[in-house]
Amino acid sequence: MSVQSIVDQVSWIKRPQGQDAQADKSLTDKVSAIIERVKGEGDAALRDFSQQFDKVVPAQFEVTPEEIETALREMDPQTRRDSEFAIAQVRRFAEAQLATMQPLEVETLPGVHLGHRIIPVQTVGCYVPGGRYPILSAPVMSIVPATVAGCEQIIACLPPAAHPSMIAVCHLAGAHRIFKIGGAQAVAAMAWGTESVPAVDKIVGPGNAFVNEAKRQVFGKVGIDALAGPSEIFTIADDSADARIIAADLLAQAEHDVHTRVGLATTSRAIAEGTLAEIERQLTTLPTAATAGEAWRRQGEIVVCDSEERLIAFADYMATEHLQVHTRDPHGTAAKIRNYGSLFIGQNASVVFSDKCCGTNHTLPTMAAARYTGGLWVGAYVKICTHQWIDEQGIAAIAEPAIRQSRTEGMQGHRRAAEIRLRPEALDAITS
Ligand code: HSO
Ligand code: ZN
Repeated sequence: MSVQSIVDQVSWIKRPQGQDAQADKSLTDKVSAIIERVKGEGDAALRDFSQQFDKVVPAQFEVTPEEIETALREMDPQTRRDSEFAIAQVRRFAEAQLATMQPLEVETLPGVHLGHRIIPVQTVGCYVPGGRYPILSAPVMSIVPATVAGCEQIIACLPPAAHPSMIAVCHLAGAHRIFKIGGAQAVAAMAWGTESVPAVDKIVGPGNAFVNEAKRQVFGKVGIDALAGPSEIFTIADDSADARIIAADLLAQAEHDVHTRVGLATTSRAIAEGTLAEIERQLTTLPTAATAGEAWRRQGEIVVCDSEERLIAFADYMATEHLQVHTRDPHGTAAKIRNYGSLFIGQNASVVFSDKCCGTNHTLPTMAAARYTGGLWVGAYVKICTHQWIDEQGIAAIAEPAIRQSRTEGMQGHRRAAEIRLRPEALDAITS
């Protein structure tokens, strides 16, 4: 089904109010100026930017053992236990996922031995966002899989104004060093290193537009996980669904930010209209309605599709970060869908559980990146690196084609390198 026909074949009950204002074009320049200064001036630039953006310059950027002690001591005990629970669940799932990644040794031709090893990225920098809420599960999602992967050095950066409990969770999750540095300057520091901050091999974790743009610009110098946009949730539903539950889940994510994108696609007009009404009703009692309501008015959408097939085509076209499936046979429906960041099968599987503590990672592809990638996971912290070894028999099988190919391409050095394996006397000819 073509994209146009997918969009044409649904009827809109509520359409998004048009696109967000054009991205700030000067963002690219502002961020590259920050990166250049951090790269050239190190900590001195970090102090300037901290003053400029955070209105505070920490006495030292690295969180001291005493500060960690204090943060742990002052953390509400139940909050700590809940974070430890989330850490344990994320660890458990990451360990199970890592166990599916196996080293490989295979003989593909007689004497041709190929393989791969799974090697942890040595040094990882986890950016922990500040933002509207102190999201305690955020450091869990970027740090715990790094510990499971076996990364040697895991550092975390978070804005100086972050709640001390966020520092405590970075520590509990397994960060080896924690820095009070936020924004694009934190990304620059982790990419290039400063007097205080070690340069890392890969930077992971979501952040605001500055952080995102900085990650984009340092990619290449370091690896990055993905570029994260505002959160998204879509539910697909048939007439067996409950509009009250759909509305509650959409509003839950809508409270993140006015840019959050939330929507419903359904085969039932009654569920569509019910959800529309229910969202207005629930907004009247939701304490975060100012944000959630605005997100809903701006980006909220409800579409009616006349078959399950079209519902699925629409979901694949949206390729949304979170996709909830509220149909009579949710497993059957889920099995047919291709594009999603994470899939929430059946009415019990609310996005909020993944957001907080069920164990799947909540850092997921947005802006339709789910067409080509899944979310953050333990596999993002390891490299699958190949190797080969070739014995006499193997040479007999592969040298001739390699020699011919090299000759055809005019690559005489390559031809020689292959030939001296096949005919050791050729070595004398080229060395005499
Ligand atoms: N939905 C967010 C993650 C989150 N929400 C954490 C609440 N806590 C991005 O997937
Ligand atoms: Zn959320």
